[in-house]
Amino acid sequence: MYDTIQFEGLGGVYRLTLNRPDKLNSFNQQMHREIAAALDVVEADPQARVLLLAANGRGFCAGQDLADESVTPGGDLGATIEQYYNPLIVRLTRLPLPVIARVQGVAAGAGANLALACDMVFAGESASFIQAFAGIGLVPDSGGTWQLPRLVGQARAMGLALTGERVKAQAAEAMGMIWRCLPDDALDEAVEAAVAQFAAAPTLGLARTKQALRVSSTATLEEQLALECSYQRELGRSADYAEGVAAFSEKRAPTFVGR
Ligand code: T3D
Repeated sequence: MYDTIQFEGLGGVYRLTLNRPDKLNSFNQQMHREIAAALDVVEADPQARVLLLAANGRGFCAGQDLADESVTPGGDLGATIEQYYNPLIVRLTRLPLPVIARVQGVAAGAGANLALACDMVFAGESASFIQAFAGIGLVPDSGGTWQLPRLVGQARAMGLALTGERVKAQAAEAMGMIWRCLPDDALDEAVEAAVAQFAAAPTLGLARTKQALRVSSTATLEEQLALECSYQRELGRSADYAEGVAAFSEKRAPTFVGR
Protein backbone atom coordinates (compact mmCIF):
# COMPACT_ATOMS: atom_id res chain seq x y z
CA MET A 1 0.00 0.00 0.00
CA TYR A 2 2.91 2.37 0.71
CA ASP A 3 5.99 2.88 -1.49
CA THR A 4 7.67 5.97 -0.12
CA ILE A 5 7.09 5.25 3.56
CA GLN A 6 6.80 2.24 5.80
CA PHE A 7 3.93 2.32 8.24
CA GLU A 8 2.77 -0.04 10.95
CA GLY A 9 0.64 0.08 14.05
CA LEU A 10 0.68 -2.49 16.81
CA GLY A 11 -0.92 -2.15 20.23
CA GLY A 12 -1.40 1.58 19.81
CA VAL A 13 2.26 2.09 18.81
CA TYR A 14 2.54 3.60 15.34
CA ARG A 15 5.77 3.73 13.37
CA LEU A 16 6.01 5.87 10.26
CA THR A 17 9.35 5.57 8.46
CA LEU A 18 10.32 7.74 5.50
CA ASN A 19 11.57 5.41 2.80
CA ARG A 20 13.24 7.22 -0.09
CA PRO A 21 16.79 6.72 1.17
CA ASP A 22 18.44 7.21 -2.24
CA LYS A 23 16.92 10.72 -2.30
CA LEU A 24 17.74 11.35 1.34
CA ASN A 25 14.01 10.87 2.03
CA SER A 26 13.17 14.17 0.37
CA PHE A 27 9.48 14.88 -0.09
CA ASN A 28 7.70 14.25 -3.35
CA GLN A 29 3.94 14.38 -3.76
CA GLN A 30 3.52 10.65 -3.39
CA MET A 31 5.32 10.69 -0.06
CA HIS A 32 3.09 13.53 1.11
CA ARG A 33 -0.02 11.56 0.12
CA GLU A 34 1.18 8.40 1.81
CA ILE A 35 2.06 10.23 5.02
CA ALA A 36 -1.37 11.87 4.98
CA ALA A 37 -3.03 8.45 4.58
CA ALA A 38 -0.98 7.07 7.47
CA LEU A 39 -1.96 9.98 9.69
CA ASP A 40 -5.61 9.29 8.82
CA VAL A 41 -5.15 5.86 10.39
CA VAL A 42 -3.51 7.21 13.55
CA GLU A 43 -6.11 9.93 13.98
CA ALA A 44 -8.95 7.42 13.60
CA ASP A 45 -7.59 5.05 16.25
CA PRO A 46 -8.90 5.86 19.74
CA GLN A 47 -6.38 3.36 21.16
CA ALA A 48 -3.36 5.09 19.60
CA ARG A 49 -0.70 5.83 22.23
CA VAL A 50 2.44 7.06 20.44
CA LEU A 51 3.75 7.83 16.94
CA LEU A 52 7.39 7.34 16.04
CA LEU A 53 8.58 9.23 12.97
CA ALA A 54 11.82 7.78 11.61
CA ALA A 55 13.64 7.43 8.32
CA ASN A 56 15.63 4.83 6.42
CA GLY A 57 19.16 5.30 5.14
CA ARG A 58 21.95 7.68 6.02
CA GLY A 59 19.83 10.79 6.46
CA PHE A 60 16.52 11.74 8.04
CA CYS A 61 15.06 14.00 5.35
CA ALA A 62 16.50 16.54 2.89
CA GLY A 63 13.25 18.52 2.67
CA GLN A 64 11.45 19.06 -0.58
CA ASP A 65 12.62 16.92 -3.52
CA LEU A 66 13.96 19.70 -5.69
CA ALA A 67 13.62 17.52 -8.79
CA ASP A 68 9.86 17.15 -8.30
CA GLU A 69 7.78 18.95 -10.92
CA SER A 70 5.66 20.61 -8.21
CA VAL A 71 8.54 22.93 -7.33
CA THR A 72 9.75 23.93 -10.76
CA PRO A 73 11.12 27.50 -10.52
CA GLY A 74 8.51 29.99 -11.71
CA GLY A 75 5.65 27.77 -10.54
CA ASP A 76 3.34 28.24 -7.56
CA LEU A 77 5.31 26.94 -4.59
CA GLY A 78 2.52 28.07 -2.31
CA ALA A 79 0.25 25.41 -3.77
CA THR A 80 2.46 22.57 -2.49
CA ILE A 81 2.79 24.25 0.87
CA GLU A 82 -0.97 24.70 1.22
CA GLN A 83 -1.87 21.27 0.00
CA TYR A 84 0.77 19.22 1.79
CA TYR A 85 3.27 20.80 4.16
CA ASN A 86 0.97 22.99 6.21
CA PRO A 87 -1.63 20.30 6.91
CA LEU A 88 1.14 17.84 7.76
CA ILE A 89 2.70 20.13 10.35
CA VAL A 90 -0.66 21.04 11.87
CA ARG A 91 -1.75 17.42 12.06
CA LEU A 92 1.45 16.30 13.77
CA THR A 93 1.25 19.02 16.37
CA ARG A 94 -2.44 18.32 17.04
CA LEU A 95 -2.24 14.54 17.35
CA PRO A 96 -3.52 13.71 20.84
CA LEU A 97 -0.50 11.57 21.71
CA PRO A 98 3.27 11.98 21.90
CA VAL A 99 5.03 12.17 18.54
CA ILE A 100 8.71 11.22 18.61
CA ALA A 101 11.24 11.93 15.87
CA ARG A 102 14.28 9.70 15.48
CA VAL A 103 16.88 11.64 13.51
CA GLN A 104 20.01 10.18 11.99
CA GLY A 105 22.20 12.02 9.51
CA VAL A 106 20.97 15.19 7.94
CA ALA A 107 17.61 16.89 8.47
CA ALA A 108 17.45 19.79 6.01
CA GLY A 109 14.85 22.31 4.90
CA ALA A 110 11.35 21.00 5.48
CA GLY A 111 13.00 17.84 6.78
CA ALA A 112 14.49 19.78 9.69
CA ASN A 113 11.21 21.51 10.43
CA LEU A 114 9.29 18.25 10.15
CA ALA A 115 11.45 16.89 12.96
CA LEU A 116 11.03 20.07 14.99
CA ALA A 117 7.24 19.80 14.69
CA CYS A 118 7.41 16.53 16.63
CA ASP A 119 7.00 16.62 20.38
CA MET A 120 10.39 15.10 21.21
CA VAL A 121 13.39 14.82 18.92
CA PHE A 122 16.02 12.16 19.60
CA ALA A 123 19.08 12.53 17.39
CA GLY A 124 22.27 10.58 16.96
CA GLU A 125 25.43 12.62 17.55
CA SER A 126 26.29 12.51 13.84
CA ALA A 127 22.91 14.04 12.95
CA SER A 128 22.59 17.66 11.90
CA PHE A 129 19.89 20.23 11.23
CA ILE A 130 20.04 22.72 8.36
CA GLN A 131 17.62 25.52 7.48
CA ALA A 132 18.60 24.92 3.87
CA PHE A 133 16.06 27.38 2.48
CA ALA A 134 18.58 30.24 2.57
CA GLY A 135 20.73 28.36 0.09
CA ILE A 136 18.04 28.29 -2.59
CA GLY A 137 16.33 31.63 -2.09
CA LEU A 138 13.34 30.43 -0.05
CA VAL A 139 11.89 31.18 3.36
CA PRO A 140 11.93 28.53 6.10
CA ASP A 141 8.57 26.81 5.78
CA SER A 142 6.84 23.91 7.49
CA GLY A 143 6.63 26.10 10.59
CA GLY A 144 10.33 26.97 10.70
CA THR A 145 9.80 30.68 11.27
CA TRP A 146 7.30 29.91 14.07
CA GLN A 147 9.03 26.99 15.73
CA LEU A 148 12.67 28.05 15.64
CA PRO A 149 12.45 31.31 17.61
CA ARG A 150 10.30 29.58 20.20
CA LEU A 151 12.81 26.76 20.58
CA VAL A 152 16.14 28.57 20.37
CA GLY A 153 15.35 32.29 20.68
CA GLN A 154 15.17 35.05 18.11
CA ALA A 155 18.92 35.68 17.75
CA ARG A 156 19.78 32.06 17.02
CA ALA A 157 16.69 31.55 14.86
CA MET A 158 17.63 34.56 12.80
CA GLY A 159 21.22 33.43 12.39
CA LEU A 160 20.29 29.87 11.48
CA ALA A 161 17.59 30.91 9.03
CA LEU A 162 19.66 33.62 7.33
CA THR A 163 22.82 31.56 6.97
CA GLY A 164 21.54 28.00 6.62
CA GLU A 165 24.37 26.99 8.92
CA ARG A 166 24.51 23.30 9.80
CA VAL A 167 23.81 22.61 13.49
CA LYS A 168 25.22 19.36 14.82
CA ALA A 169 22.98 17.38 17.14
CA GLN A 170 24.98 18.13 20.26
CA ALA A 171 24.74 21.87 19.64
CA ALA A 172 21.06 21.47 18.78
CA GLU A 173 20.45 19.88 22.17
CA ALA A 174 22.52 22.54 23.93
CA MET A 175 20.50 25.36 22.37
CA GLY A 176 17.16 23.69 23.12
CA MET A 177 16.29 22.83 19.55
CA ILE A 178 15.90 19.12 20.28
CA TRP A 179 15.20 16.97 23.31
CA ARG A 180 18.24 14.70 23.28
CA CYS A 181 21.46 13.99 21.40
CA LEU A 182 22.77 10.47 21.90
CA PRO A 183 25.77 8.46 20.75
CA ASP A 184 24.75 6.98 17.40
CA ASP A 185 24.88 3.44 18.75
CA ALA A 186 22.62 4.36 21.69
CA LEU A 187 19.95 6.10 19.60
CA ASP A 188 17.70 3.11 19.00
CA GLU A 189 17.74 1.99 22.61
CA ALA A 190 16.75 5.47 23.81
CA VAL A 191 14.03 5.82 21.20
CA GLU A 192 12.59 2.39 21.95
CA ALA A 193 12.60 3.13 25.67
CA ALA A 194 10.61 6.29 25.03
CA VAL A 195 8.19 4.45 22.74
CA ALA A 196 7.67 1.77 25.39
CA GLN A 197 7.14 4.41 28.08
CA PHE A 198 4.52 6.24 26.03
CA ALA A 199 2.80 3.01 24.96
CA ALA A 200 1.93 2.47 28.63
CA ALA A 201 1.41 6.12 29.59
CA PRO A 202 -1.75 8.05 30.53
CA THR A 203 -2.16 9.23 26.94
CA LEU A 204 -5.10 11.56 27.47
CA GLY A 205 -3.17 13.46 30.13
CA LEU A 206 -0.14 13.68 27.87
CA ALA A 207 -2.32 14.86 24.99
CA ARG A 208 -3.72 17.69 27.08
CA THR A 209 -0.23 18.54 28.35
CA LYS A 210 1.05 18.77 24.80
CA GLN A 211 -1.91 20.86 23.73
CA ALA A 212 -1.51 23.25 26.66
CA LEU A 213 2.20 23.72 26.01
CA ARG A 214 1.68 24.24 22.31
CA VAL A 215 -0.75 27.13 22.77
CA SER A 216 1.05 28.71 25.73
CA SER A 217 3.31 31.01 23.73
CA THR A 218 0.35 32.84 22.21
CA ALA A 219 -1.87 32.86 25.31
CA THR A 220 -2.03 35.20 28.28
CA LEU A 221 -1.35 33.83 31.75
CA GLU A 222 -5.05 34.10 32.55
CA GLU A 223 -5.99 32.19 29.41
CA GLN A 224 -3.44 29.51 30.19
CA LEU A 225 -4.62 29.15 33.79
CA ALA A 226 -8.17 28.72 32.52
CA LEU A 227 -7.05 26.11 30.01
CA GLU A 228 -5.16 24.16 32.67
CA CYS A 229 -8.25 24.28 34.86
CA SER A 230 -10.52 22.98 32.13
CA TYR A 231 -8.11 20.18 31.19
CA GLN A 232 -7.66 19.23 34.85
CA ARG A 233 -11.43 19.11 35.28
CA GLU A 234 -11.66 16.71 32.33
CA LEU A 235 -8.69 14.60 33.46
CA GLY A 236 -9.96 14.39 37.01
CA ARG A 237 -12.79 12.23 35.67
CA SER A 238 -10.55 10.01 33.55
CA ALA A 239 -9.86 6.32 34.11
CA ASP A 240 -6.12 6.95 34.15
CA TYR A 241 -6.32 9.50 36.95
CA ALA A 242 -8.35 7.04 39.04
CA GLU A 243 -5.80 4.34 38.29
CA GLY A 244 -2.86 6.64 39.01
CA VAL A 245 -4.21 7.58 42.43
CA ALA A 246 -5.20 3.98 43.25
CA ALA A 247 -1.77 2.69 42.24
CA PHE A 248 -0.07 5.37 44.32
CA SER A 249 -2.04 4.52 47.45
CA GLU A 250 -1.63 0.77 46.90
CA LYS A 251 2.12 1.25 46.32
CA ARG A 252 2.09 -0.52 42.96
CA ALA A 253 2.84 0.41 39.37
CA PRO A 254 -0.18 1.89 37.53
CA THR A 255 -1.73 0.23 34.49
CA PHE A 256 -2.92 3.07 32.31
CA VAL A 257 -5.41 2.59 29.49
CA GLY A 258 -4.74 5.95 27.84
CA ARG A 259 -8.13 7.48 28.63
O1 T3D B 1 6.46 24.52 -2.52
C1 T3D B 1 7.29 23.81 -1.99
O2 T3D B 1 7.11 22.59 -1.86
C2 T3D B 1 8.55 24.41 -1.47
C3 T3D B 1 9.00 23.64 -0.31
C4 T3D B 1 10.22 23.73 0.15
C5 T3D B 1 10.62 22.94 1.31
C6 T3D B 1 12.08 22.67 1.37
O3 T3D B 1 12.43 21.73 2.02
S1 T3D B 1 13.13 23.68 0.52
C7 T3D B 1 14.72 22.97 0.91
C8 T3D B 1 15.02 21.81 0.02
N1 T3D B 1 16.19 21.11 0.46
C9 T3D B 1 17.43 21.54 0.22
O4 T3D B 1 17.66 22.61 -0.31
C10 T3D B 1 18.54 20.60 0.61
C11 T3D B 1 19.29 20.13 -0.61
N2 T3D B 1 20.24 19.12 -0.25
C12 T3D B 1 21.43 19.42 0.28
O5 T3D B 1 21.76 20.56 0.55
C13 T3D B 1 22.33 18.27 0.58
O6 T3D B 1 21.93 17.18 -0.22
C14 T3D B 1 22.30 17.85 2.05
C15 T3D B 1 23.00 18.91 2.91
C16 T3D B 1 20.89 17.63 2.56
C17 T3D B 1 23.06 16.52 2.20
O7 T3D B 1 24.33 16.65 1.62
P1 T3D B 1 25.19 15.33 1.34
O8 T3D B 1 26.51 15.78 0.82
O9 T3D B 1 25.17 14.50 2.56
O10 T3D B 1 24.37 14.50 0.26
P2 T3D B 1 24.23 14.82 -1.30
O11 T3D B 1 25.30 14.12 -2.05
O12 T3D B 1 24.10 16.27 -1.52
O13 T3D B 1 22.81 14.14 -1.62
C18 T3D B 1 22.67 12.74 -1.76
C19 T3D B 1 21.68 12.48 -2.86
O14 T3D B 1 20.42 12.97 -2.46
C20 T3D B 1 22.05 13.20 -4.14
O15 T3D B 1 21.57 12.42 -5.22
P3 T3D B 1 22.61 11.68 -6.18
O16 T3D B 1 23.54 12.74 -6.73
O17 T3D B 1 23.32 10.70 -5.31
O18 T3D B 1 21.74 11.04 -7.21
C21 T3D B 1 21.25 14.47 -4.05
O19 T3D B 1 20.97 15.05 -5.30
C22 T3D B 1 19.97 13.93 -3.41
N3 T3D B 1 19.25 14.99 -2.70
C23 T3D B 1 19.63 15.59 -1.57
N4 T3D B 1 18.74 16.50 -1.24
C24 T3D B 1 17.81 16.50 -2.20
C25 T3D B 1 18.13 15.53 -3.14
N5 T3D B 1 17.38 15.28 -4.22
C26 T3D B 1 16.28 16.04 -4.37
N6 T3D B 1 15.91 17.00 -3.50
C27 T3D B 1 16.64 17.24 -2.41
N7 T3D B 1 16.22 18.17 -1.52
